[in-house]
Amino acid sequence: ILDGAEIQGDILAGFRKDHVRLLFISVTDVAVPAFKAWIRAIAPKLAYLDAVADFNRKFSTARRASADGRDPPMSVTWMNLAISGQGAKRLLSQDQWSQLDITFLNGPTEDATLVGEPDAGSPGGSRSWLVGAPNQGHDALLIIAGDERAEVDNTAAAHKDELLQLVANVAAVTVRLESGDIRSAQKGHEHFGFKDGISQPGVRGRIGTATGPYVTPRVLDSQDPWYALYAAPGQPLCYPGEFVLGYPRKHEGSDDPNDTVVDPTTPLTKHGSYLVYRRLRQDVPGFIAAAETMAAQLSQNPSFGPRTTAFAAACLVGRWPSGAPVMRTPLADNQKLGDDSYASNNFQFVQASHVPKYSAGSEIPPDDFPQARDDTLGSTCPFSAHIRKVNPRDQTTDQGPATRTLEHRILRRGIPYGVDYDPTKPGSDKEERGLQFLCYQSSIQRGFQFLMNQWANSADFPLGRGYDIVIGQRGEASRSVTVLAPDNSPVSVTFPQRYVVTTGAAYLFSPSKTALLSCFGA
Ligand code: N7H
Repeated sequence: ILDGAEIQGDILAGFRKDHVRLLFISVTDVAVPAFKAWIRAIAPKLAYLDAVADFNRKFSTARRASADGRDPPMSVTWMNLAISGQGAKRLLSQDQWSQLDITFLNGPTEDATLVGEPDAGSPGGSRSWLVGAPNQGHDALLIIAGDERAEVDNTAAAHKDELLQLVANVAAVTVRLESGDIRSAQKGHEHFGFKDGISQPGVRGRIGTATGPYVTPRVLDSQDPWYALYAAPGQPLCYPGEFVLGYPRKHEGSDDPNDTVVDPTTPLTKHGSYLVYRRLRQDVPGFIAAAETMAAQLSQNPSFGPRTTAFAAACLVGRWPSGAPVMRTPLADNQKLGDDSYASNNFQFVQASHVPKYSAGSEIPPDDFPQARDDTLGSTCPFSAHIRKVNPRDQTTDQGPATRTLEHRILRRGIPYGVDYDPTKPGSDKEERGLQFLCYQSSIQRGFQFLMNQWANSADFPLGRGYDIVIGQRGEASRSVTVLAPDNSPVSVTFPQRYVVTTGAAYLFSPSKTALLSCFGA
């Protein structure tokens, strides 16, 4: 049972809003008493799991009911608050802050080399970050998310003013605003053009005393062995403790998915979650040019024959722009498959995708799209493809059997920022655009840090097929991938630069309502 009144709403349910404003707050010691009072005042106004899950459930029911499939006119603006390691040390006693994770306390600049960033002083290194550069960290992050742009902007402006007026000393509080908005030209797609936010871990558990299942299991046939293990086709269930402290999680290192452990918590840590923020600048023309070069190189291989830029880009991501997975449509995009939120995530890498039986009243429509085939060798979806690197699904990994991958799932809450790339507009390539990347996990080491360091940045994982070209990084050096042609001959492609560059970072903790009121705000 998940405590819906304590857990902040963005963690498990997700705000799923079109407009997000991030207020990065820094306070000096003189402002601490006023800031604590502000935390006590805002804690009851934040959106907790109960409210957000309830809204999301009503929203999706209304969407299903709407004849034209368009979003129902429901609008709301939510807020959540997270505290950084620097903030925790400022607001809490040492006895208290030492209960928090060491990677979080040290912050992202300490972690930069481990996750593959260039040296602090080199181009793209942490000293050039716009958010969270060394000695310029923030104490807290107020997340404001809503459906109406103007309302979100007004809420952010009002809270910024309020914070700046907390104390008479104007230098005592500073606030940096970062924005994220869905791309108006391509709703739900990130700047490289790919649909995002399709695959999320399913979470076991019910909220409070609610009788209905929370995230799932949906109405799959209860006779089906899948029933107990999957939230939806292709969406295995994870234990809530992978994301929220104080709940069962899979015993680390155990191959048995039913072997669970609950880490000890305190009133400070219970119901809390670690939040990783990355401001990721995307070089869209650079990515397109790289895909063009890759396509030309693949086309020279007789077994491949002529291949398009779109094909090369899909090899790098593992999905086509519509969201359709390469595993289910290897040679061309399939818009209908991309539009089907269940079928587009119903695939594995080793076994053919599983089509569950549907009981009467199931909300999951039949899946008539071509099935994925066994791809143990990585000849359909390259091992280096972004989605295969960060979620190898049913494939055995360096960690062991597929159940071990469930220890490394994250809840992604990112949203694009900046204007669309327009090749016809002079100077468009110089404009700022990218992803405000946010993800929740109960351990940064097992979540974000592991995915970056152990899988995306490891050219060896799996079988030496190279880097995740989307997010992998190796300082300033170039990176390669090896893809297999239809006759399984290897083709190696080298990428001279990065197309996603970190321009800001923060490691945060999203506390429970009680911890905000009686620890951080006390
Ligand atoms: Fe990724 N992209 O456009 O290429 N991502 N990502 N990501 N990502 C995903 O399945 C992208 C980043 C994950 O379960 C999709 O929802 C871009 C970081 C995970 O099958 C696309 C950036 C990390 C998944 C992108 C970026 C991750 C995932 C497919 C940076 C964590 C789910 C849509 C600018 C370390 C995989 C979907 C699964 C999916 C892209 C960042 C992780 C299109 C452009 C930093 C776990």
